[in-house]
Amino acid sequence: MSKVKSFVKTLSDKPVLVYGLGKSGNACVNALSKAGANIVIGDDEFDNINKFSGRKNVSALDLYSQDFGKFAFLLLSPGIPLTHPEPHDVVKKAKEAGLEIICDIELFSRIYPDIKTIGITGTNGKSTTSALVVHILKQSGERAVLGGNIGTAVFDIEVEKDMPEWLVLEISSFQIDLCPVFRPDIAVIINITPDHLDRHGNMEHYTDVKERLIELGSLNSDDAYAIICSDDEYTLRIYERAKDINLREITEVSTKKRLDNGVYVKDAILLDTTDGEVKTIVDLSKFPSLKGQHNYQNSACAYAAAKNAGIETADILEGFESFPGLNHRQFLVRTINGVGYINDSKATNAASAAMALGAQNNVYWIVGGRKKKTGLDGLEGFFPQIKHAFLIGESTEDLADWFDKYGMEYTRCFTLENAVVKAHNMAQGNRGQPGGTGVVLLSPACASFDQYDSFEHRGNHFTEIVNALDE
Ligand code: UMA
Ligand code: ADP
Repeated sequence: MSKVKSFVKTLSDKPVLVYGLGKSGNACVNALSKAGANIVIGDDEFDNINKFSGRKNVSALDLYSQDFGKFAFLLLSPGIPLTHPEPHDVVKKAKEAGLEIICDIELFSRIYPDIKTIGITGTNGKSTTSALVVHILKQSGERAVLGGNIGTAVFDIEVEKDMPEWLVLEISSFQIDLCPVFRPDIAVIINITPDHLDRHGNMEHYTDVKERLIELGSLNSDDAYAIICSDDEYTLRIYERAKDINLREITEVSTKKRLDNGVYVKDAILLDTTDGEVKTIVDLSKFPSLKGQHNYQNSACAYAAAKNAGIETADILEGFESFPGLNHRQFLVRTINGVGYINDSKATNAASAAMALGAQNNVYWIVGGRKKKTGLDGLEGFFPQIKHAFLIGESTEDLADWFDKYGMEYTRCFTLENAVVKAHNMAQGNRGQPGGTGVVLLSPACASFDQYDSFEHRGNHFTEIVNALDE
């Protein structure tokens, strides 16, 4: 019998309430209904509910007239507000009825407790680090799968036929908030900078939620590891607290300071002092898909996670070498007459855009979309590298005001087509200026949802436009 079926039997016919029918909700409904669970679905959009009409074991009810006490638990999508700006009505009703509220990752861990997990969180670098860790594990011959916030809902991963040994989970703060019991065997916190404040209220709450990942949960400390990169004030605070409590075996990571007992990067060299001596591991600058200071942070965290998973250093280094990189993250789409066209659509906040701006010179910067609460503040430090800004999306006027404040040159473009063509003409026309040939960089520092379905949709559109440009 499948593990999901065995789990469904323990529900004794109590219905499960699944609210939110996007990727994660759909995958849960599919897995649970196939295993015979009785499911009640809900979503703020009627169209999403209608997709399930006629599906066996699945019903849509007028939720607000229901007694929530009859449900086994509420499976909530991570995008639905749990606490801020205020709890969704369905959350309020569930709380009043004392109903447990969980996400797909918590449920998955209850159904498959034998799969070891590496949970990776952080404000930026989660996807790169998660993809790198799973790549290293697979290259080393381990049976490993990747899922979570990276875009593959955990119940969409095929595990029943060939049970993996490892699940590498990219995990967001929204998902951690919906995991009351699940804690990964190896927990990684890469960095914390202001983001998602609309959903967490303030930095304190955001940091508290991220910190929960390194709690012990049901594990005993011999099996539980935490990797904390203490480069910013929030992760440093988590590290200091974790060290005092001493629950998990902790590896401190840094790209900013030398560590007597940890993993750190100095001038691109990765060093490991966790075994009582200084071991020089490798020069990180030689790996083609892991260039830049931000990737040194990701690589150092990935090294520590893979080491705790029992992978030999030589295998980790082979993984670094063969890692292909991830599309939409400072991905070089094309070079025309020496000018690079870079897709960094995944940079949806100022901190991640800073990474791309800091890595380039003579930048023709395409920026904008749905503005984040944190705005572009802090990015003014990169103006010496920026030749011109091309503004897109609904944030255009706000961004124009911001650029005016600093006297920086910009053009209102509104659409990506317009911006790419204008940036291309200017970049090609200016070739030969001091400081290098230059790059046309899409690094929007804003969400995509004003004009696109997702950052991938926006990045793919950029790629299409760039590929159609004349030499
Ligand atoms: N919905 C409501 N009411 C609301 C909000 C949403 O009914 O108030 C419904 C929508 O109509 C829709 C569904 O909920 O039908 C969407 O749920 P969702 O937003 O949680 O999205 P999923 O498609 O289930 O995707 C989620 C993650 N999304 C979020 O956390 C917002 C995906 O991360 C993840 O890849 C996927 O599960 C699989 O695990 C995306 C993301 O943007 C990439 N993450 C944020 C980020 O990285 O910054 C945290
Ligand atoms: P996440 O999954 O956390 O959003 P990604 O690995 O997808 O992170 O990278 C998102 C963006 O952040 C990319 O544009 C990349 O240039 C930048 N970035 C990647 N790693 C880091 C890091 N460690 N610190 C800051 N920015 C980073």
